[in-house]
Amino acid sequence: RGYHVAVVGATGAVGQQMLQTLEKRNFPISKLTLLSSERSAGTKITFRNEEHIVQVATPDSFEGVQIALFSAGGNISKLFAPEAVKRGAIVVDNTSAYRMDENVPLVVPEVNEDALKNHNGIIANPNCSTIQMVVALEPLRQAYGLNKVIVSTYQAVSGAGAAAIQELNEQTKAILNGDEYTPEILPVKGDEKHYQIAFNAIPQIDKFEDNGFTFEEMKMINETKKIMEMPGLQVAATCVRLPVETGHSESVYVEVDQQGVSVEQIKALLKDADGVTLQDDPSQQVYPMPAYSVGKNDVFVGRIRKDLDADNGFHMWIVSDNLLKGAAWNSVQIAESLVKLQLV
Ligand code: 11C
Repeated sequence: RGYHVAVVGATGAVGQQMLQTLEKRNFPISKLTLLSSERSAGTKITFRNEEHIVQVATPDSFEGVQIALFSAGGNISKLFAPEAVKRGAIVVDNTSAYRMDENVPLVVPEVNEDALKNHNGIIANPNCSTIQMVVALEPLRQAYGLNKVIVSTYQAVSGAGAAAIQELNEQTKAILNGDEYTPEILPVKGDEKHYQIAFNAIPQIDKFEDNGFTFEEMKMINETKKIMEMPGLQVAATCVRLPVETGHSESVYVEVDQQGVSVEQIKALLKDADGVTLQDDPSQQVYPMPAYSVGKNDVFVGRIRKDLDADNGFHMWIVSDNLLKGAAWNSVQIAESLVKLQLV
């Protein structure tokens, strides 16, 4: 008993986490189809003690598939998501291909699970840095209203894929050994210049747009407004890559609508919020850190302070495993919600 599930991009950094998450959650699967581009086809992957061979994705690969989890890049999603839907599958797409399409729900279950009810076959999984921020902001929105969000991110290299992790590790060793190493992947594989990530901080994630923001920054801005259904929310973002393997961190300044809210009220809200773990006790040096978020599904929040000038302004530090809540776990959670709401 269960569903015919396909994972597209099964050999990638997120695909691997998707499979582990499906296994851990004991997701009801009657048949598993593992797909990839030609480059990774043929790879053997063990799932629930059974060996599967990854196949090249073609339109016919989706015959009989009920739930397809895509994480193989926007081009693959554009090519094959409509083919999967045509054959009766519901697609949960973890790329930016369909996120801003008005016919596609962009879903973080703790925030807008009900948006799933309006799906037309494709459901988009937001960008990792957006997801962890909206999980922490939603309880504040519900209780006090929001009007402004300013975020600076400290993002891990795994957000840029398995090749970026390899680059960080090899480059770090080379530099410590005094060897030459030519960066080829970061900040953006397809951009003109590449910079050292080891022992560095790179203020560019994805390509620059004409307005001076990067695409990653614009994703955080536009996706936050769409998920929270707040087109008028003021959002600004600066996204920075750090030499951290996994776990994105964010320094967030938020202004609520209501005056007179206390830090204690916000802590009480977040302590009980779905998907949030509050780690906030400066007297004991308790605060979230990326190295300790790895392998965990929750979004960790700490360093909550009231702004020294704006009575309705608060600062906080938000950390999460970008491959789990930022990608694989949120996608599997969407699949679980589809089952729960009897939409599949
Ligand atoms: C990063 N946030 O950390 C990016 C990766 O749109 O799903 C996620 C890209 C996306 O590089």
